[in-house]
Amino acid sequence: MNTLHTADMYNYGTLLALLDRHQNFALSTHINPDGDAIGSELSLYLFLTQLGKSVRIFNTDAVPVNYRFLPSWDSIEDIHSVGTYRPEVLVVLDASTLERIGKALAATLLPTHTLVNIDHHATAEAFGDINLIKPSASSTSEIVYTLIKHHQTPISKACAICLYTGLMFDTGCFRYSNATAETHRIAAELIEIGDFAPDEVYRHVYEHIPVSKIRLLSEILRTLQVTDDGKIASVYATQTMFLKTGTTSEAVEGVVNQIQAIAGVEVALCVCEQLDGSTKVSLRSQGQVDVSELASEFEGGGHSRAAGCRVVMPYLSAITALVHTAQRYINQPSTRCGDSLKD
Ligand SMILES: [Mn+2]
Repeated sequence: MNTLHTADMYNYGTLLALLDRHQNFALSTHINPDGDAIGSELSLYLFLTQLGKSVRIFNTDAVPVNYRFLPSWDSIEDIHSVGTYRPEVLVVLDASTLERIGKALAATLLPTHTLVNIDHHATAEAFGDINLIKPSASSTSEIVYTLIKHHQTPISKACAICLYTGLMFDTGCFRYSNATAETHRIAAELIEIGDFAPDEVYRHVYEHIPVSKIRLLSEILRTLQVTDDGKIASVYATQTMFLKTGTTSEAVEGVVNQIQAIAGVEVALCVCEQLDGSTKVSLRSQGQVDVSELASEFEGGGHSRAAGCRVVMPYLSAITALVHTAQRYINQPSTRCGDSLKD
């Protein structure tokens, strides 16, 4: 069983009482949804449906093709389906701010009663009426798992595979330091309940790469630069590359993790030119530098080992500015960061 702090128990209890009290729910998650975003909202959807609640999921962006094996993925609707629907309770999952679900959707989905925020980002804002924020959790899916456990409702097969997918994705397939003994125990339990083959889940999520994305990857890897001390590595992706390979900036997702895997690299950067000329930056740290702190200097945020920001400057200037700042962090390391989480 989980060891829970009193504050956690209070929050789980408060949230469960609220879920019991209401009938109509809407769920949502961040733009460009990933495995934890989709996994956590589908598992909560399945749990609430099991309780006889009326639940709808609205996302700004479509479900990525590689998650279209998950049970009930096709029940996820977009902003155009909201119409006059006003949920009593809106539950936002895995989004560190309300705007992360998309500004238009956030404005459209105002709940009539309560806004709930379930998240594990270290930089999460307590924007909900009820906030269940646990930076120590590997993923939002792990928080949903614990919530369901508190309700003492059996986890369904369908729910188990969604929760597992979230856990797997946010721990980088159980490679990152947020994959604790507890995370592994939960994963094992979910595999037993769901009666699925973990290798098949892996293949669905990671081995459906379009050839256009591999072509883009080869373009991006050609831009690799490593500082003289070997500690900072950067790559960039441009709009020209997207045109040439028939991809979009979505295809850049995950590239930064490969750069981080270079021997000796402390900080990895992947910089992506946006259509409006601004630049999106993804940062990874091996542990010496807290990249969420670094990103916050550029009005970004995230976790100590995985963070990001968006800057209003051309991509080459962005690389120069960020590498320069990263160098300063490496030269003056503060306290070594503990957690490491993905989005
Ligand atoms: Mn997450």
